[in-house]
Amino acid sequence: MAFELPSLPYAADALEPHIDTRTMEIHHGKHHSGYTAKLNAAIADTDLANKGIEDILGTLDMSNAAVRNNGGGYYNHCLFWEVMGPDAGEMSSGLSAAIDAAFGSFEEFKDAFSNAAATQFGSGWAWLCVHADGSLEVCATANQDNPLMPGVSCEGKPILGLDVWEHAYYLNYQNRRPDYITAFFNVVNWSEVSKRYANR
Ligand code: MN3
Repeated sequence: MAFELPSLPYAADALEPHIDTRTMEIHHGKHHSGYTAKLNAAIADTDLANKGIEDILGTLDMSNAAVRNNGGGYYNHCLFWEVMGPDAGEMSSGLSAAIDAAFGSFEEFKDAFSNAAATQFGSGWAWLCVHADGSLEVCATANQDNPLMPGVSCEGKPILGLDVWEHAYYLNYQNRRPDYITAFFNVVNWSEVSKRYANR
């Protein structure tokens, strides 16, 4: 069963001015679409073809570059679109308490996450991950790796992710990755992140 490119859960211009329409259109319609097609080609006629994406990534042979790069790219962008939105929603008390416990305060969490995103050298992602016991961790991964994959530096299930590949921000922000990171916090959908925290 082939994976399908999901529709954006909002209009391409819904995150303006923080993330511009053209970037959203190319990022979703070209980049995410490309990862999806290449993932399908990589798993066709293999024993991965009937597995779910979390299962594929969680048991991945990391030397399988095609599935690592494109399966990661498929999953990471599916999460990315969903944890953003034109409405910030509301953070659950459970997630809020877990953030305070792990980082001290929301502002300190924001600093830790922003720092992980800013200091990821080259292409990659910053993540907020939840462990089975509900505790939280911030980390970053290179390229299209993510915390579901075996042996990746951080563990747990990602509930918030930020794409820091240049294709995610270059049209609007050029080399100003820190400005893009600051802008991202204006479009996080905390209801969705809270739901993912609860469904860990
Ligand atoms: Mn991307």
